[in-house]
Amino acid sequence: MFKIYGRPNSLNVRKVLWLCEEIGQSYDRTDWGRDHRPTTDPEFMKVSIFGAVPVVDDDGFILRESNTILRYLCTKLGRHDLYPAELQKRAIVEQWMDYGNTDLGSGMRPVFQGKVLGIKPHDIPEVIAWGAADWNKQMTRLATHLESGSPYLAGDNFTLADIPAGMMVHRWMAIDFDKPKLPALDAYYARLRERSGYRLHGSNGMP
Ligand SMILES: N[C@@H](CCC(=O)N[C@@H](CS)C(=O)NCC(=O)O)C(=O)O
Repeated sequence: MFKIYGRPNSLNVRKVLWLCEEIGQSYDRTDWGRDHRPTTDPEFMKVSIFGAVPVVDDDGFILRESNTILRYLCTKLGRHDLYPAELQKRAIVEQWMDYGNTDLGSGMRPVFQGKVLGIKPHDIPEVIAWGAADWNKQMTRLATHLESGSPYLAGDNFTLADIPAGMMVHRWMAIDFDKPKLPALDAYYARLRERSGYRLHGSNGMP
């Protein structure tokens, strides 16, 4: 049994749920994290002391870090279409996955956690303004990359490269704040929205 620990409105849990839909991986998910049972609960601490979701349990093999879980599942199932075996193709996919989890999301935190959720200390107006500017700058760079002609981040086909960034793009689209017009990003978002996994767990009405 493949178990997923984590609330379904967490961006990082949603990445794993989206991939499970893409690859037909069945799972049993339990709610943990903000507004649910806390990750400090002794039951959760037995699987992870790191206080973050998602965590997965694959027949007793415990794993955390959303991007690592995506790579684990694709490698286990031999899904080289999503996570290439060839070194340089794989590195390009990993480059976008790392970017999606780091630079593309640094500005997101104050905008989402500060402006939308009102969580301290992200709610300081100067910090929110910095976050909005940085997030817009990164999304503009992503759009410039997409303007070069590739329909997906790593080329002609959908890969793991698109999952972390795709979640950030959805959140950016879903939150109302001052944003530049980026037609290439709109087209990419529409392309991702053709996928049932993205509509179910990514672009699904939750920011
Ligand atoms: N680098 C980790 C980050 C995990 C993370 O920050 N998870 C957030 C939710 S998106 C969390 O657990 N927040 C605390 C909570 O929900 O209680 C990953 O990619 O899995």
